[in-house]
Amino acid sequence: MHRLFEEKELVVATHNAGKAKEIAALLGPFISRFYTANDLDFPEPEETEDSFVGNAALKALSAAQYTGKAALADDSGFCVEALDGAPGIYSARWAENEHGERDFNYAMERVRQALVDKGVEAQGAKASFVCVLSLAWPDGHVESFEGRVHGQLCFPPRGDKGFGYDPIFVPDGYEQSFAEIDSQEKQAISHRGKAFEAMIAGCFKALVA
Ligand code: ITT
Repeated sequence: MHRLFEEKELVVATHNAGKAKEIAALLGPFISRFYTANDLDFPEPEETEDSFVGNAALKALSAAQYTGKAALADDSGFCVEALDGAPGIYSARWAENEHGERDFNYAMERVRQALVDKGVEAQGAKASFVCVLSLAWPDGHVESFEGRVHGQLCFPPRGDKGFGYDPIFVPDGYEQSFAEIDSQEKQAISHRGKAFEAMIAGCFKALVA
């Protein structure tokens, strides 16, 4: 039995603008007042756990404790089957170039090169996106929900919508990459969209009914 979300306000505990935009669109119907890292200057904790759920809970709890408000965090990543699930929880870190800046063209090329190094054909290799959403209350209670979408890699990267690894991921049943699909359609099938569906069913049911 999940704890129902009955708070008036929610902090969206992400410093990633692409995620914040998608989360705001998904939360719109359920939350009248939400805050982001731009509104409340909460620190970004170091992601020290070795799982998506561990890091999502850590980020949500840290924001809830810091702000005194309920907080929602997302830990997500891109998993390539032939790379044993890498970059996985290190998806953001794989994008750090030699200047310490995030560069996803560099990250996508790293994925391709890692496959070449293993002697695996990059085009069409199986991959998935995973998202764990954790909802934390200031009293330390946490609820977590996972979503995953399967697909395959495409090179060169295609499309300019979305963010992160979207240009090299073609979801199963589609010909376009995630960066070529409209944001609403991406939400309907994505890892984040699925995790949201589970969270709404588990914690926001009372609001939906
Ligand atoms: P926060 O921790 O502040 O939320 P972050 O970018 O550091 O932001 P993560 O540690 O969860 O977030 O890293 C996940 C990375 O996986 C993220 O930076 C993206 O590059 C990638 N990713 C997650 N969801 C994605 C999506 O829908 N499309 C493309 N890439 C995605």
